[in-house]
Amino acid sequence: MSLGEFPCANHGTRFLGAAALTQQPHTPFVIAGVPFDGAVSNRPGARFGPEAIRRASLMLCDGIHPVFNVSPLTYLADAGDMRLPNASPLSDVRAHIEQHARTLMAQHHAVFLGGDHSVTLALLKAAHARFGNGEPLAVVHFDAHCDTWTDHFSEPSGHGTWLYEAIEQGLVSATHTVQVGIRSSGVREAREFVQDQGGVIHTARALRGKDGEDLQSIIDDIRERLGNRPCYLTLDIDCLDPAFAPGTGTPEPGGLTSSQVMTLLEGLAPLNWVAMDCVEVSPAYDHAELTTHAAATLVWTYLAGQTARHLSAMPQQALALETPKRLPAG
Ligand SMILES: [Mn+2]
Repeated sequence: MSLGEFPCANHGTRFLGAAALTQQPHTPFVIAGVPFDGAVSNRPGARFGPEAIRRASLMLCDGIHPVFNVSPLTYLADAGDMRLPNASPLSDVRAHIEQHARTLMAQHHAVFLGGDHSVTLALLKAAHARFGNGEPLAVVHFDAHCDTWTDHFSEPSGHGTWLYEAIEQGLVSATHTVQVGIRSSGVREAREFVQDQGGVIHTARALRGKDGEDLQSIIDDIRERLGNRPCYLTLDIDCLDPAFAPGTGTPEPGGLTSSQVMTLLEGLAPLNWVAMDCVEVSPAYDHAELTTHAAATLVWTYLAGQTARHLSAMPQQALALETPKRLPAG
């Protein structure tokens, strides 16, 4: 058997029912699954996240987005899940993820479905190499957890250390890092690391009761701070309250609502995004597919915003050639 060819890796579901990348290799956007959950601190299962998010996304197949007025479908292909080792050291797993990501990012704007959050360090390495121009990237990080712990329960690295490592390695600019939804327990040095380094933390506590126009000043501040710097979006589904996303490994009560995260993603669409991941969806703990539908909708929101940005940057002649096909209703 080839590396990573586990039976569960061979499902054929594609995000939004998009074409396989092998069939449409030149689409501007690509989805890829990163089915690895070997670095969690609590409940495992996120290796099954990509398949479940894709299945939930099929409801959006007629998905003209109401804000951006586009469907990402025509501009999107699905590369399937990365074939990864799962009994090797984390550094080896990450090397495989990085190599896959580099290949995809060379030709596409890529969106990755996790997997636990440890995969983000490898994805950031690939994004930094492709889009950084020698400068650290900006990052917007939705999460209940700061992920700036300096170690993983005395192991060097895990799903809660990637941001500390990325800043230390110069992949990410701390002053261009914005965290949203943070609320878990932890030592102050970890919880406030990003702020101590010059970045911004919008805790879930500070966002209580704010939505719609009450979030506009925060959106404006983030856009002003990050400017046109190449920016990576990482969305840990546990940023949402467990009421909206119970299917995750380390749920934290008192979180964001789906509506708050959608408002922020819609308002931040004009940033210079280069890639996104959505991680920590663990379907075994889900109820009524709440978590997978939330994840699919948030990824779709990002893709719709970036598809609109892509189309607005294209010459009118090319646009006529790329007019989306009308999709069947239902
Ligand atoms: Mn988290």
